[in-house]
Amino acid sequence: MKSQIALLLSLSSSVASAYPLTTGQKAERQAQHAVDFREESIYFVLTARFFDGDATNNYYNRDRIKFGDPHWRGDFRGLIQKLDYIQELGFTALWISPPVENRSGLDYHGYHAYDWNRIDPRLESTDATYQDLIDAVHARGMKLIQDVVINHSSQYGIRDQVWIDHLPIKYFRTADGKKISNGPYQGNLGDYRSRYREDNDNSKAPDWFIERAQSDPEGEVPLTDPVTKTVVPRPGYQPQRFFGIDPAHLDPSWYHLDGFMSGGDWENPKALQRKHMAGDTIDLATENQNVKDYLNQAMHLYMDMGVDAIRVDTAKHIERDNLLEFIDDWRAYKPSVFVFGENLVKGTGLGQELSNDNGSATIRPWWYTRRATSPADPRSGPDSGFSVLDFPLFSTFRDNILRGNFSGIGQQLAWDWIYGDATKLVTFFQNHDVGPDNDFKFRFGGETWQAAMVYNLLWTIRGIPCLYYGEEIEFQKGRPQDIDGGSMTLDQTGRAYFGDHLEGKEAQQSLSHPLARHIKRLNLIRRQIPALQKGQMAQVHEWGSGMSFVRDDAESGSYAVVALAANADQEVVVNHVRPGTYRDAVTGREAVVADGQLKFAVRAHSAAIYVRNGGGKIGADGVFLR
Ligand SMILES: [Ca+2]
Ligand SMILES: [Ca+2]
Repeated sequence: MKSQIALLLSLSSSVASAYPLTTGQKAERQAQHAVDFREESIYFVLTARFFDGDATNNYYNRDRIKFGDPHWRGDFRGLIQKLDYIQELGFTALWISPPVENRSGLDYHGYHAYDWNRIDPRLESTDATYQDLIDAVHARGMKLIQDVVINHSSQYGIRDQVWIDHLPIKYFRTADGKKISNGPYQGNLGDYRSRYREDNDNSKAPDWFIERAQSDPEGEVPLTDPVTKTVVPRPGYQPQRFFGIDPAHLDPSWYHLDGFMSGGDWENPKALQRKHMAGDTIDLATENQNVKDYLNQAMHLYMDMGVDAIRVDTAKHIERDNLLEFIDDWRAYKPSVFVFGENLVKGTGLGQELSNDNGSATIRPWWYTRRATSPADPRSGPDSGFSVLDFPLFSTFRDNILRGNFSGIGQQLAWDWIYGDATKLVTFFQNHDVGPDNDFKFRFGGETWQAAMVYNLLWTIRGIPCLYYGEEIEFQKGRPQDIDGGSMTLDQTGRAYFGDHLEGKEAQQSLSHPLARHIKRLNLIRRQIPALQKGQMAQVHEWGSGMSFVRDDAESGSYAVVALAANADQEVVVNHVRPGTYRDAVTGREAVVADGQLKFAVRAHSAAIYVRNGGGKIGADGVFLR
């Protein structure tokens, strides 16, 4: 029986066999897309929630079912169809949620990988494979960012690499004899085309398990648990043996054996980096060579296919030097690749060695951007070549933007020196996990002008701006980013299906939203002014109701003086600027500086971007930029 299944497996397509590339093609692809990623601006989508181009690959996960709204709904065909929309907003890079094959009771988002070498069939169509998406993105001169998890696998192990022991029975009985099942999709994980497939498609599963999935697909016939020798199902027998994992019996060549995280572990580096975050995120032994080899060869494949940048999930859950071994491998394989990661922090992000922080700097974002040897001294090591999402700046927004001012942003920017290179940080207002409210939990629910203010900031200060899908129309405003509490389904969250806003008249309406127009103009402006992309920040002054700074890009000679206003008009004076003729990219006004002083006015919720020797006004006035 096992040999038949092995044969079937070898016949099914893998990424490697589906997309063979010659060495010449690889070199061409690498050279073609070697760019400075700071020139880009990023649009981030959860592919399964964006746009449905192929109803035949739609799929309901086992948990949180809302009839009529399959969890896996959007796909690559839909995304390709809507690249027009993303490009119309002025974005040049697309960040997609992890595309590799997943397996869990709620895996539509891609963060529970089961096979890093295959693209999830629920995203692809025959005419819209992952390669087709990458090629379509490149055909427009855009870049593709692949999200990857290397910290953990799904609770079903990794296909053909490692098996996680559990029983194939589809139900269990409580102590009083009540039958409990995990619902209609129990035993049909990951492959919507076949019933009862579960993980018997893993050649590493024991023979008895694979055989049983064939002989007893309903999982009704009693069997003897090979570990305890107990005949099950039996009332009161531990449900973990059916539906969970046994953390003490994992394969140590693939997994850490330190158990599950609990309350006090979240600021403890060792626990954070070795324990399983949840029942469906099993912590990989990332220091083992076999784990490195497996994950690295998969990333080589995707880089060969043309992936331009990589976003690393749950970065702080891997010890820095261990993580950098992966990053170094990828950057050696494809020198042009830009790599950044998620070190989620809700605070200054400095670490207790540098300031009043409740966790060590060794789990904070800046630590990963350097090869520093002392957590108390950022300058004890150079830039690591790995960048991070700017969670520390994001964390300030609840205390300033939500109160209608810029207070504290200047203070945060004064710490930029701790990063390897602050101009490569990826900045954002919200994402699939967090929002700028007091609990860091909801899609932004405040005033539209407040959002405009944040975008003025993110598109003019250092860093690469990133927008989460739907922000441009205040999609699901004020809703929790993720399911929260007992019965919530995706349609009630920030991860709702976006497709209804992308068709016909609705699409036009989306593009006409004042924020969509605002972002489009900011993208247009940033694209034309190298100082906004790569310039060092200088002379940062922040006074609550406004702020000003200089962006100076020595390499291109691009130089800009920027001021931002909160909810009142501001009169701004900036001293010690270079002499010359300046033109504001927002109003087109001209100013000549002879004595080092530039004086100008900025209207409420707007920005002034005085570019030395600049070409004048860029784009048309809107509600906010004027
Ligand atoms: Ca679909
Ligand atoms: Ca880990």
